[in-house]
Amino acid sequence: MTGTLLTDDQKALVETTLDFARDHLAPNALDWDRDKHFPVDVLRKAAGLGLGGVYVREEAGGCGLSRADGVLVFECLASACPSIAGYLSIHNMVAWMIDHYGDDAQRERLLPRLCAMDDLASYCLTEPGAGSDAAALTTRAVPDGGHWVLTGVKQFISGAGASQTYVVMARTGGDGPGGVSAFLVDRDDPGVGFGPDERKMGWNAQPTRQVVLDAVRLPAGRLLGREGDGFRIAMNGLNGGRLGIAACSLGGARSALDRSLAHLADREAFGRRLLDAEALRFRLADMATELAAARALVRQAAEALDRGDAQAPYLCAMAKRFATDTGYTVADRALQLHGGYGYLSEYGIEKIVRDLRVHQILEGTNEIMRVIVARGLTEA
Ligand code: FAD
Ligand code: 2MC
Repeated sequence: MTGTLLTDDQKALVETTLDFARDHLAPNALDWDRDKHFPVDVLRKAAGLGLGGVYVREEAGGCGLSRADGVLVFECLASACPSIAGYLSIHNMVAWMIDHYGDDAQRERLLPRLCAMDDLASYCLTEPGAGSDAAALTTRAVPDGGHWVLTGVKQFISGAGASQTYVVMARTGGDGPGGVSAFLVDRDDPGVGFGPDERKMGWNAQPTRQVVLDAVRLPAGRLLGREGDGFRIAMNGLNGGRLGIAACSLGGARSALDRSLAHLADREAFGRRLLDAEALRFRLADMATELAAARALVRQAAEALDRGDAQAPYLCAMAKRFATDTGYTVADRALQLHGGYGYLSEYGIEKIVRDLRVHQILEGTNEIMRVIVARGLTEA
C-alpha cells in the first residue's frame, strides 16, 4: 500500500482495518482453515467497524465509502485471511446492489441488518450448467397471481446456508441477458434448500453450497430493480466485486512477501543469511514491483468506477485479471523462498497459495476477464 498516495482519512482507515485484521483474523486464520469454521461472531465484530456496509450510503446505515477506499479495506483484511476478506467482499457487493437498485421498502427492510451483519448476504448467479456463460442461466421465475415462483439450482454459492439474504438471478423472459431478473430470496422462504458444504482446496473459512429453489413463492416486492434488468444488475455488482477480489489477492500476496522477507533474514545457509543472496534479493524485488503494479491497476479501476467512467467494466476486468494472477504468482514464489517450511501448514504460506488460487476462477474467470478486455479493445 503506497502510503504517500493516501489521504489522511484513508491512512486512518488502513490503520483501523489492519488493527482489526491483526487482532481478530490473523491469530485464528489457520485454525478456521483447518476446522472449516465460518466465524460469524467475528464478522459481526467487523460490522462494528462498518465493514458490513462499506459501500452502503450513510443514510441507509452504511459507511458510504468509495471503491478507492474499499480496495484498501479488503487488502488489509486479506493480509490476515483472504477467505474471510473474500466473503466480506461478497457480502458488501450484495449490500451495495440492494442499496443501489432496491426500493425504499427493500432498503429499509434489509440494509440495517446487513450492515450490522446480523444477517449475511450471498450472490447467486452461477448454475451447474451456466458459469462463465452466465446469460445462459435456466433458473425460472414464473408470475403467478401477483407472486413470482422460482425454480432452479444455483451452484458454488459463497456463504450459502449461513446467509439470510440471497440475490438470485432468474429467467423471467426469453433467452439471453435481457430475459433475466434479480430477486431477493430469504433463507426462510418455503422451498429454499441447500446442498452439502463443498470440500475445497482453499477458502475453507466460509461455506460454499448449492442453493436449491423448489417452487419458491415470492411476493412482487421481492423483485430487485425492474423486470429484465437482472443481468445488468448482476454485472454492475460484479464490477465492484471483482475489485474486492483483486484487493484480496494483493493483501494475501503482501503478507506472503512480508513473511518471506522475515524468513530469509532469519535463515542461514552457506555461511550467510539467505537474505544476502543476490538471486533471492532480486526475486523479492520482482515480487514487490509486480505487486505495486497490480495495486496501481486496482486503484485506477476503483477510481474509474467511483467516477462512473464508461470504461470502468473494462478496467475492472483488467485489474482483476492482473492482480489475481500476480497475487497467486507472488504467493507461490513466497512458498518457494520458504523451502520445505513453505509446504508446512503452520507457516501459513501454503494456505495463502490455496486461498488465492480461486481468485483466478471466481467472480469471472481470468479467461472471461480477457474476453471483456479484448472486447473493450476491439469494440472501442
Ligand atoms: P466454466 O464456465 O465451465 O469454465 C471452464 C473453463 O473454460 C474455465 O477455465 C473458463 O475460463 C474457460 N472458458 C469458458 N468460457 C470461455 C471463453 N469464452 N473463452 C475462454 N475460456 C473460456 N458463483 C456465484 O454466483 N456466487 C458465488 O458466491 C460463487 N462463489 C464461488 C466460490 C467458489 C469457491 C468457487 C470455486 C466458485 C464460486 N462461484 C460463485 C462460481 C464461479 O463464479 C464460477 O466457478 C466461475 O464463474 C466459472 O464458471 P464454471 O465453474 O462453470 O466454469
Ligand atoms: N458491467 C456492466 N454491464 C455489463 C457488464 C459489466 N461488467 N458485462 C456485461 N454487461 C452488460 C452489457 O453491456 C450488455 O448490456 P446491453 O444489453 O445493454 O448492451 C449486457 O450486459 C449483456 O452483455 P453481453 O452482451 O456482453 O453478454 P454475453 O453473454 O456476451 O457475455 C459476460 C457476458 C461473458 C461478460 C458475462 O456472462 C460474464 O461476466 N461472465 C462471467 C460470469 C461471472 O463473472 N460469474 C461470477 C459469479 S459470482 C462469484 O463468482 C462470486 C464469488 C460471488
